Amino acid sequence: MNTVDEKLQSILATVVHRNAGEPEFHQAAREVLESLGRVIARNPEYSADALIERICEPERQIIFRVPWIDDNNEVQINRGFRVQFNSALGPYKGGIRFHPSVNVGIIKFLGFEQTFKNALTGMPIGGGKGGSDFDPKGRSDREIMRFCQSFMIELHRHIGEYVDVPAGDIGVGAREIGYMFGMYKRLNNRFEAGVLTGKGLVYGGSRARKEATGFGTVFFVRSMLALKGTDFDGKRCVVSGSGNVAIYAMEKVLSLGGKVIACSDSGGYVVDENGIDLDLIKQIKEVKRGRISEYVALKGDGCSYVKAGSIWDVPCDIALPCATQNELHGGDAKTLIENGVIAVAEGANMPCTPEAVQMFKQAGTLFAPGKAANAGGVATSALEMQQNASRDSWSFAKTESRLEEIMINIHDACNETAEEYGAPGDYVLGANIAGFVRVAEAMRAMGVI
Ligand code: NDP
Ligand code: 2IT
Repeated sequence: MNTVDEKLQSILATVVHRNAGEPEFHQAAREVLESLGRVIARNPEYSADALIERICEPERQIIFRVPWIDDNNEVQINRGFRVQFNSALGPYKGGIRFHPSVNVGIIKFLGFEQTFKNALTGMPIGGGKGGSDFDPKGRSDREIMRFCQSFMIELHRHIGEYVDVPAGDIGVGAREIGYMFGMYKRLNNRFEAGVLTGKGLVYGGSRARKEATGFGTVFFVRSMLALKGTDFDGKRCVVSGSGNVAIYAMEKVLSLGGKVIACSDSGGYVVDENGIDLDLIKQIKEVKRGRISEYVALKGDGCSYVKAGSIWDVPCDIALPCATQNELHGGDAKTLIENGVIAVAEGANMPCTPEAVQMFKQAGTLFAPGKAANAGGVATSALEMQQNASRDSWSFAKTESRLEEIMINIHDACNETAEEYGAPGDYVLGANIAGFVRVAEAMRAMGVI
């Protein structure tokens, strides 16, 4: 171990100590710090003035009570979070997650990842993340509305178009953003379109934002495949999840000639060798807000639902984990590799465990880390902010073509950075270094703050 790595080890030890009991944040920090040895050896100024220690410490962490009244007139209490991680490149920017697993460590890992992801987009946005341990499953529309309103009654004082701009994530889509925007508008008595992204089209949303994360992930994979002289045509794809990211990843795979064989939700997965019927998935998930298990009864012969087990047992050429963190383990990576997977891209944030990532690397599988592969969502959020600031509304084609261009740029930046630092093909290293350098340059320019 050289001295630079020793220094990073001690920074990591401090992160682990200071954020005890937050394994997801430790995991995300470790992965980035593992990549930084080479960049610090070449540019020692990046480790001066405790720059890396500062990058690992959120600028602000807000935790608050969210009381609300359910349909039975019972008072419920949830916990709300907003971690404002880094504002060197612009206002804090990142989604809000509603899921019972949410805690401060998960929000911190997401905010940390977001900082580098947002830097990779090249847009003027810092990194943040928020959420609540509220479980939207089984809740009525009115309960969702009351929860969102109570959440915003506290959050509103911490956000703003030049301060912090939240968006959606797991459990938060256009419906929830609408309820939160309405309450923000009422509390502040101003129509501040740029305070939230992922809004409905009629009141300042951007075309292609809904599709952006999934489309962007597939654009990234297309660039990786092109470098190897191949494409999506006829490829078998497996996509985990069946939420916002998964649905639009599937849509773009299909439009590029690929075949989607399986998708899932937290209850299990469906396999359809004739190709997943995406209209049916949209009907079940976007309209009915139902379960993936309903697919088989509605579709008929030729498909099956697997309640237990792993979707990664389904043989495929391309695997797109689009559900949640640490959903693809070492054992799954082994199976995928044995089944001949060519490329894996993280539509979700940190869905592959470190062991799985290592195995893909060793096997020579093309591997796209989340902070690069799923950056199309936040990039299009930044395009939404741009449209709001200029009081404009772009066509779908224009917005999608900007997204496409941004994803190609991110791919090329990761690839070229990996080469420059002596690790060709290592998109993890490339993404971490390219994102870090942008944030570090801005922080250096601003002095010790
Ligand atoms: P959605 O809420 O729309 O969908 C989430 C999907 O993942 C659902 O199918 C859900 O199943 C499944 N899922 C969630 N948690 C778990 C769990 N603990 N175990 C198994 N399955 C689970 O969220 P998104 O599609 O927006 O987000 C998916 C991932 O993509 C997340 O990691 C998010 O951070 C990331 N991401 C999202 C972006 C966006 O623009 N929305 C941008 C970049 C990244 P079920 O319904 O059964 O819970
Ligand atoms: O993880 C993510 O990048 C998001 N959930 C989207 C964030 C955003 O601000 O659009």
